[in-house]
Amino acid sequence: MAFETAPSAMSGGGYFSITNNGTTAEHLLGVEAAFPRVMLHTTEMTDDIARMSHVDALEIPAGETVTLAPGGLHVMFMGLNGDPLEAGETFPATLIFETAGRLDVVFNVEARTEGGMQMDHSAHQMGN
Ligand SMILES: [Cu+2]
Repeated sequence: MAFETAPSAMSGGGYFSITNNGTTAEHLLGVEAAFPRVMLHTTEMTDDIARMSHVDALEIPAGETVTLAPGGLHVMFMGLNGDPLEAGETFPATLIFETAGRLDVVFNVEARTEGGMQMDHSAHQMGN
């Protein structure tokens, strides 16, 4: 799923869980979607400031589940300029795995809830 974004937001976060039922480690190499830029990010807290950094590949150990969630790992959909994600919308994306190949998925855009840990992606700046 992804959270709705404000009309002015330049990017939005996407979250999901991946379970590796295989006997060898799998790697998520990237995500494709109809946005100018899609990246895998992780979030690290340093002195109460959340910093996001790019992740080249996400390892899913054999038999384990990796969860992307607010405040941690996420997919960043960038370049939303003028076309915000609205609650209730869905959009297709493709997860690209090292071994399993391409997996088509659908993200559901959900309303942001009060409370809980939220990350303000609107201030997120990435260089090229
Ligand atoms: Cu991010």
